[in-house]
Amino acid sequence: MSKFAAYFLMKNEDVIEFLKEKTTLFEGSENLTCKEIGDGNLNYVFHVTDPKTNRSVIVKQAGDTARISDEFRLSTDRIRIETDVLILQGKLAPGLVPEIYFFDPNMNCCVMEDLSDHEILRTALLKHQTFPKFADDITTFMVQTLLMTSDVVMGHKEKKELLKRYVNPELCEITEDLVYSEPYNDYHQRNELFPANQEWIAKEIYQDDNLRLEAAKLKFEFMTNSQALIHGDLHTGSIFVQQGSTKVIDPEFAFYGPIGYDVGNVIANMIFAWANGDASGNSAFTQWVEETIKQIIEMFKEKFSKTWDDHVQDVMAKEPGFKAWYLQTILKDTAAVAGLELNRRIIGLAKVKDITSITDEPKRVRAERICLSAAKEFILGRDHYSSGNDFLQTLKQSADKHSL
Ligand code: SR1
Ligand code: MG
Repeated sequence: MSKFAAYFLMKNEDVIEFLKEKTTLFEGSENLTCKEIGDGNLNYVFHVTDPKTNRSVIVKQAGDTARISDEFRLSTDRIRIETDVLILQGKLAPGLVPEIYFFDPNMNCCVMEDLSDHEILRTALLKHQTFPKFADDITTFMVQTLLMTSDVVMGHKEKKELLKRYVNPELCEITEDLVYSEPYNDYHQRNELFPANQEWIAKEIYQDDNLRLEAAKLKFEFMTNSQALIHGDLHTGSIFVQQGSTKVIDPEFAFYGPIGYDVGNVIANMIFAWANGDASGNSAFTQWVEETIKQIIEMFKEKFSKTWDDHVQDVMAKEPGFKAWYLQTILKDTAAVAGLELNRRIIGLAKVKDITSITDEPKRVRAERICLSAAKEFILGRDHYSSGNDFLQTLKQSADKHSL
């Protein structure tokens, strides 16, 4: 019987053997090399190369606990969801996700295109690199994968079939806890506050009953609004870039949820990049980020509206005024989620390097307070966001409040 008939966590040598036994990707190759390169919170990622031909692939395997902490016991089914969703997204948004070569349900792993010629967007942004095409690419990705899988466009029965296929309770629970609960009620006692901001966060966030109530309302919207097949974790660590090219990876948190969850995550993570650039005094970079934030909102609206006009199917969705109402609800959710993501990455356990790599204490204090003040405004004032400028104004006003 094959060694790979029953699941186990593979080591480098196993991955090489696995590829040779299960795929034809390296037929005739003899001395493959393999290195585990995963640095995410959940999975194991192997880079396999044939040094003779330079052909290379990525093998991604899901473990049954998270890498970040054994506390998170997770169904390995997430890799089936991730693989299926990448294939679907590749059809809806060609060229914007890696190609899938192979999936193995026993070993809970998939083999995909190696994107080593790209770089993780967060890593590039930490070096204050700019990507003029990013706003265009990410808005194409979002409109194509979100609007095109919604009830507005898709046949209702087909949509419900997808909804069933992508029920993702364990990964959703992580989001429900880490994004929607713990920053407001540390009921698992695993939040990590930067000591110099501890008192400020206690007063501004933990003791704000109104903010907690609004987070509670948003949590139940996230859990019940099955609007589109969302990526579910669209931060700058889930995006590869090179000049002129963007590839979205890691949709293991995908499920039918609110469209604004993806858009809000992109905006919040651009704000983290801005806060890092601001702490270094790099105004050319922060100006590019500001422009990009505006463009993301404006291009999303423009493409959404055009795609709607070209593809809307539902008879009632064609009612005059409905498109504008629907889009406005997405912008409201976008603002709220931008706020929730900003809060959870600073207060909760899953941090972002944009903030934690700021070594100067007063600068980190300021960066965190800018993000948290903006977050509060986004959440509490979520009804009032309709343009890219609105989002930017909140960031700028928060920055003005917290001078060094
Ligand atoms: C336990 S996982 C922590 C975070 O990492 C993932 O990328 C998601 O953002 C999740 O919330
Ligand atoms: Mg991920």
